[in-house]
Amino acid sequence: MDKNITPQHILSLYRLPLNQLIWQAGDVLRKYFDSDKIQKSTLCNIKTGGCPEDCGYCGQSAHWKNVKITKEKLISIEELTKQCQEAKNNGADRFCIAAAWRTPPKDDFNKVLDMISTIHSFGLESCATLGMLTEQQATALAGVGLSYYNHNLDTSREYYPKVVSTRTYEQRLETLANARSKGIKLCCGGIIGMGETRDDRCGLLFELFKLQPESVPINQLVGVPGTPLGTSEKLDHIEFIRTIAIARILMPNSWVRISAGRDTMNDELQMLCFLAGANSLFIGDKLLTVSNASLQHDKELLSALVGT
Ligand code: SAM
Ligand code: DTB
Ligand code: SF4
Repeated sequence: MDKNITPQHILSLYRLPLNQLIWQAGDVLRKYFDSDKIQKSTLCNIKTGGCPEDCGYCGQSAHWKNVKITKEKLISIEELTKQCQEAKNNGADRFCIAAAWRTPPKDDFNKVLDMISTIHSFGLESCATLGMLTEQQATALAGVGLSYYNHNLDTSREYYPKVVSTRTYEQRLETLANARSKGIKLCCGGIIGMGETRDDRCGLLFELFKLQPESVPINQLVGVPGTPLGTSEKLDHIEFIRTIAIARILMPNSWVRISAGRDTMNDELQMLCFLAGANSLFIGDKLLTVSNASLQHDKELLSALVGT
């Protein structure tokens, strides 16, 4: 991919006829990956709700009083171990732990380090998403061998302050730099369908292109009742497919994941996303607080996809 690419180039990719765009993205996928390999991650919410941040899409923010959610403290190692075993039995490659924190509190951080070692004891790759990280926290996570740190840019620089006010885009980039500087791979993507324009989607993809995260989750907004974005207008499916294809073209070496929102996508739409270069998904009946596509249905989807 040309290093001199601009948001304008990305816009011209969005304007390609769909067939040409999917064809180009599929070529990139086949060149860089085994196109029949779909990476499977499992999510575990280790601390639920009560988050001090005001992300307009998130049901776990303490700012949105009308969201129906049960707050939970950090789960135990025993509970985590049980979930790792289930994920392993279900064929997961990676186990991702998520916490509704602005940044990890000191008392809980050491327990999180133990959790990462537990994940590795099952032969699973690890991913953690714990909010902002200092360099010291990143060093400690790298010390236990954390494979990936997830921290999403979510949208363009310009649209970001309309979605979140309690932190800045620059702070997001700092955490990502702290993780990468300690040798942790990056999992970084965004949310499509928050009322942003196509230019904003180009802006997000441009930032991701510069960062080249090893893993790129593309979430379709799940409208959580009670959040400011809970009643956002539904995104055009074709625009979602185009976004996946462009992510694949811009980040040829990365796992591109169809992340949140799959439970409202039919099989044909998901298949088109895979043809357009996606090669990763979350398996398991639940994401963090909302439902995911069911495990049983995903087994059927994946076997239909790879023809077994
Ligand atoms: N608190 C941490 C943080 O924000 O970095 C980690 C957990 S947070 C829930 C992880 C990501 O999930 C967010 O950055 C966002 O991209 C995605 N997400 C959260 N709520 C969502 C929703 N309703 N629809 C789609 N994606 C969502
Ligand atoms: C990511 O990009 N998507 C995941 C994961 N990283 C942590 C989270 C999706 C959350 C969907 C809304 C919920 O379950 O509350
Ligand atoms: Fe907190 Fe993360 Fe939700 Fe934002 S997305 S409110 S930081 S849990």
